[in-house]
Amino acid sequence: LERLFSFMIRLRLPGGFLTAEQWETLHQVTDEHTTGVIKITTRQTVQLHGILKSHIKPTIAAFNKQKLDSIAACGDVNRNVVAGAHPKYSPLHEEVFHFAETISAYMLPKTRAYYEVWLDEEKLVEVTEEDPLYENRYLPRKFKIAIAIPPYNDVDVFTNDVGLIAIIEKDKLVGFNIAAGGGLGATHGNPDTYPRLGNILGYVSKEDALKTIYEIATVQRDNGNRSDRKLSRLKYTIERMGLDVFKAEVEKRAGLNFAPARKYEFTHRHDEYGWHQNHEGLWYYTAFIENGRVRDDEDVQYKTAFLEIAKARKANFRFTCNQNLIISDINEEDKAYVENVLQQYRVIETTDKASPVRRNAVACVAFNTCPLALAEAQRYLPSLITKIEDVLGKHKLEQEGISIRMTGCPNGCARPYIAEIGFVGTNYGRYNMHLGADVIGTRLNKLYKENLDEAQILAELDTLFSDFSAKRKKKESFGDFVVRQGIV
Ligand code: SRM
Ligand code: SF4
Repeated sequence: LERLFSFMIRLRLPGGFLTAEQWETLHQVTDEHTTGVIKITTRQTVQLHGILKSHIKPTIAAFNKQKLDSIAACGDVNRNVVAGAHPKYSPLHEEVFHFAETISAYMLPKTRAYYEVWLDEEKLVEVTEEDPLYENRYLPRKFKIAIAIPPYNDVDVFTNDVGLIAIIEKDKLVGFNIAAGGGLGATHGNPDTYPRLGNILGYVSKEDALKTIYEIATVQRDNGNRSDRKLSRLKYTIERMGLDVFKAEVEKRAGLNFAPARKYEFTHRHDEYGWHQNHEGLWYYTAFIENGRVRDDEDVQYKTAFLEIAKARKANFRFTCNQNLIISDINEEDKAYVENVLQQYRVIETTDKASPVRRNAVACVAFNTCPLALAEAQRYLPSLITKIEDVLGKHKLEQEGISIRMTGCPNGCARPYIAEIGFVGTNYGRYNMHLGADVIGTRLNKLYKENLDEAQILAELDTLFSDFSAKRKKKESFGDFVVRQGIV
């Protein structure tokens, strides 16, 4: 008799895009083989939990039929490449999105093992697969790439190993400012580990971007720490080598010199809910989905609504790095139909009635599936937000969309270290409280108080919000306020 193993699968979905047909498959697979919840992740893709061992092959086969895979969604390889989600960001959104796909394909491991193990592809006995990037040893650790389309930084570009900032001049995508060395994971009690934002190395043309990213990965492959996994991300390699030495090595391998970074500006990074149109007149509806959990309950029937729209082939689907969903690429004549479905299943009502602070909140999975969790996150944050809404209301701050992010441990999966208020689990019911990131994702927050329980959190916020309400400058964000006041 074997144990009843169950697994989680994460899709590789560069740029977070699914067609209607793919959504239908995702829905069916979720119903047939998993817990039933489609979980949108902070890297613009989905995870499905609770897949029993005997259901893995059918799951992977069903996805494969729709040209979807789970390759390199985990492991010491390049992970899901994320890109600014909303097509209204720029007429060049499509080009940037395709570049995310190109990077993802280029940096895939060359091994056919996935197809051999899960899809019954004939085993290639005794064949050594050449892999110029991963060679015979992969990277020392996971490797993450994001592309931001200014002025939006919905991807939190600086938290990635490699962050690309699209430079658009005279309505053309000319190239990218490239940042390297971002990463958020830390370990409680280990001061050698810390969250870090990437440094901008400079600008490269779009023709040179792919080889530059590739060579950043090879420098990490050859210089990253392979004896201590806690210190093996690119951020530590850069600290150890020194930024100048690291940059010179990338330039040498890529056969180019970084030009000075070009001008860009970020203005915000939160999702823009509701209806928006892109430059071609197509319509987009961004739905608020608390912590990315797509399911049906008595309040809102997300799954039913999205399946109906997918079956009618009236839209595509795009995930955001804030764990929300954009019902996408809707023709003018289909908008009323989509709106009707979204209304019928209360998606619009749920989106409209969520307070600004709730709309901007993000939590990681944590209990009960994450083996690394020390405290709750997605199962707890919604109720804490309700209490925080009361405190905000008390100080007439209910319209403030202060960013609050929570994780069940210091690994940083909901990027809490770059939230205006970050909660990082330390023990069951206890959190470190971090304060003071900016609203555009360019400044980390700092540890404010340790190991707080809910009553202590609410008491701290009561005092902080009272001060903020009384002493803030006009339009000053909470994160900027606590820094200006020297609170952190
Ligand atoms: Fe993460 C590990 C969930 C985004 C940093 N993350 C895990 C695991 C796989 C736990 C494990 O290793 O056993 C979690 C699965 C929980 C579960 O039950 O499903 C997990 N991470 C998630 C997701 C689902 C959180 C969410 O609720 O959305 C995100 C999936 C992203 C994806 O689709 O690929 C997720 N993880 C992140 C991010 C945010 C990002 O990438 O923008 C980070 C911080 C950025 C970074 O990488 O520095 C992040 N996850 C980690 C780390 C710490 C890495 C480090 O450098 O120390 C771990 C632990 C590890 O790798 O050893 C981890
Ligand atoms: Fe698990 Fe920690 Fe990531 Fe949350 S932050 S999903 S608890 S590893």
